[in-house]
Amino acid sequence: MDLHDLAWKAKQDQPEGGSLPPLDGSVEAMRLRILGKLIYQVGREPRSASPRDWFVATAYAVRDTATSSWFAERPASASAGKRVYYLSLEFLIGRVLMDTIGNLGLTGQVREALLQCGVDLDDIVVEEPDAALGNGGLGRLAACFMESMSTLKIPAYGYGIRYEHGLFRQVIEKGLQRELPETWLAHGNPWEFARADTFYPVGFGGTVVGEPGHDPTGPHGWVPDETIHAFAYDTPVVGAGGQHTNTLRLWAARAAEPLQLEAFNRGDHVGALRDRVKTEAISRVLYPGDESSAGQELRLRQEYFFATASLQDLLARHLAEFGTLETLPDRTAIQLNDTHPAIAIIEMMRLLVDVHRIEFERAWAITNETFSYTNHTLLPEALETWPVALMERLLPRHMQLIYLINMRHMQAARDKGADHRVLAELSLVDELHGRRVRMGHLSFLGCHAINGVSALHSELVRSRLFQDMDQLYPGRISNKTNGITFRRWLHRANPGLTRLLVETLGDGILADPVGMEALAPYADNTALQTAFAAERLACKQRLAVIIKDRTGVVVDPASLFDVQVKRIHEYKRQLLNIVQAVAHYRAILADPSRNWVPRVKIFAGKAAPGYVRAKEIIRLVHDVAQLVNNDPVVGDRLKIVYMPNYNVSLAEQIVPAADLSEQISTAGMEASGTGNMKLALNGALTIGTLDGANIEIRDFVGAENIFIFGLTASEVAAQSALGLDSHHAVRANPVLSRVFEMIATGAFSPDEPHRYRNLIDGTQSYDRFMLAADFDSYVAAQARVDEAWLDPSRWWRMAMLNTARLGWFSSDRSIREYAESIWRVPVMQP
Ligand code: 26Q
Repeated sequence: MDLHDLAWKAKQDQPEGGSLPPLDGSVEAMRLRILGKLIYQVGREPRSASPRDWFVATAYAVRDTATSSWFAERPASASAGKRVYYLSLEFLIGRVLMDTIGNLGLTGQVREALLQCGVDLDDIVVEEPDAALGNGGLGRLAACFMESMSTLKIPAYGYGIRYEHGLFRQVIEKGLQRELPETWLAHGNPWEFARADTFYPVGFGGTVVGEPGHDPTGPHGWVPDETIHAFAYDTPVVGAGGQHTNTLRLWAARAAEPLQLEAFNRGDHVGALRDRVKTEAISRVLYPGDESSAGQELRLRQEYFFATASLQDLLARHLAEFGTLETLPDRTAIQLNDTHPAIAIIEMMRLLVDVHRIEFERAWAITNETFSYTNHTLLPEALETWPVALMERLLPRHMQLIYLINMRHMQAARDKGADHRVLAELSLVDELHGRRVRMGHLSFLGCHAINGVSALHSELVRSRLFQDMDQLYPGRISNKTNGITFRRWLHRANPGLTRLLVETLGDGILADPVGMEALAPYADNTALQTAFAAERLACKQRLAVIIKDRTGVVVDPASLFDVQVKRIHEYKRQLLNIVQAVAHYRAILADPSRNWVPRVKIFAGKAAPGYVRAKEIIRLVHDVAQLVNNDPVVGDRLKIVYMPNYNVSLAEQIVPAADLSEQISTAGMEASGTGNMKLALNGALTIGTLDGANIEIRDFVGAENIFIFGLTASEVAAQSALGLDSHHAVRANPVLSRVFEMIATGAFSPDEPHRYRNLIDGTQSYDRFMLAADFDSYVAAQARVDEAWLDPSRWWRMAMLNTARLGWFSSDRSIREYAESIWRVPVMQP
């Protein structure tokens, strides 16, 4: 039996309530099923089938099994308790095959069945395109949460958009990022079910009609001047153990009329099709900007499109089951993944008041008790606001409801003695920046629970972002520190290490990761250290091959692999990392014969297409790499690698091979981070600031097992208040000045000496990200890293203690916390 199938086997042997069909354990049955799919659904003979054909056939065969547990769960959950709806514009899923067969306990069986057909499972896994329906952390969190909700048997739906094109494919040409469209659906999607009979109308624009002499809070009609349809596509999400399967329901836009028949009959083929193309553009492409709000009309259309479809769907389900919407909050919890779906709050009011004729105040109470909101960012440029004029044009009834809700809210504030300044802070409409609706405020007001995603972040959400709102409506804010699914990020991504852990600690750790604490007493055990280091080396050897393939750079797997993989953003400070690399390069040149720790600095990540400085940073990394990697004096002491097109699948290769995890954001700016958890779980040591979940990681692993440096969040705030010009600080720092000067004068871009002038000048005159302030402390922390590496028994002890103490960061734990204190749904204990 395959390792992945082991932990959950015991559970499968005793299905709860006896309601589940037994999983068919026979390899022969699986082999016949795959062959059947290959021949009759893919339409290929085994002898002419390509690896992709085999992948598709296998996916269909596996989906059959997932579907049985899907149906099995329904009657039980239909009556019991509450359903959770997770609304997210992003689900960054990655590949699905190994996750699904792992959770179904079928990995061994599928592998063997394929082997008998002369096919290696590992060869077909890579044929699956990543489902990249997300930008980064927020979207990946949604994917981890979906898996955990299924694992914990919480009846849940994920709602999102079925983007035809997910996050762009990144290619790098001479250091420049170019974006190519991602076509994940080009060969179909074997996991989804198109629900041709499940669709809802979505209106835009038009006019609002009230009854004469009407009460403004009473029901109104809305006559949109444009109506399209949202069609449902369902993907089963199988929980670990295969006993419970939830649904990810993604909406696709289709023109309501098959064609504009009139135009078509007039002979205007092109015009008729043009409108259709415009309509269907809504679900065409994922917006690629993380941590920035472009405020474009198409984005607002996407947000409303998926919000109304999801609400119409869940209200219909509730009505069918319970006959009244009065009980909605007892049976339904709706979680908003950031403010992106926040228009759903207003849409719920419209549906309750205008369509279902529920009295305004009662509708507001139902809405508030049903909704909750997770904040993922404090950065001002990422906070969503929409121009009032745009809202009025696109969603006229919603804008009216926002005014009504705001009036009520302003009155409550005045009753509590709020003055003009506070009223302006509290208002749903920002009057200072050209009249815009603040979606964060709307979310706060419309939700009974608001949470941040790490202890520090939640505290800052309370004290900085929503200070006045918190005083007016106290007790709503809580913390739910993020987590990651260990099934994907340890068991599947690092089977070698997992096997070692299971051999040492027993298979109980697969279902109960806190049990990995039992590894701590072994941290000094030489044999285990050696085995742990050997697993790491094997992963590094595999990664070295990938690096060679994709970048041409040859790296020595015995070097320290120093990894910074995440979206490229100034606050994440890839610039600090490369600037330190240049300082390090200079130090090597100055004293080549010293006992330098050989390092490979690995970068990966995408820049938002319009983010000029992020793209300059990517180019700088390439330019520095070009010089350093070809400097014969340096040799293997320092190599710099930029891996193109970072995605979930590449992360699964890099994470287990990392020795050092760079988590170096300016304190107070990274809400949580989840890559930090993935890397530390796999035994990488963290070099990081006291930001986001790094703080909690330090608390768990112990301050002696992590390299912390830099200003704290409150020091950053204090320093920012004094001014952001760092010319003086740079001048006072000979190492940093020299590095800046080299970069700014073309040492790494001799063909274009001023290429980085702006980047470097800008950083000094407006050092919002505290690069100069944190530089020395970062360099010193890197020296402590080298020192630890030179003492292998110390290094591997630290690494093992990281793995041992990371169990709390499981997304199962996060989801249990949401379930208990926000959603109030029962969770079965593992
Ligand atoms: C908003 C408006 C218009 C277009 C795009 C956007 C947009 C899209 C994505 C804004 C923000 C995002 C993504 C944010 C994000 O990924 N935040 C990260 O969330 C993680 C999960 O909580 C945290 O761990 C990270 O710290 C946080 O940066």
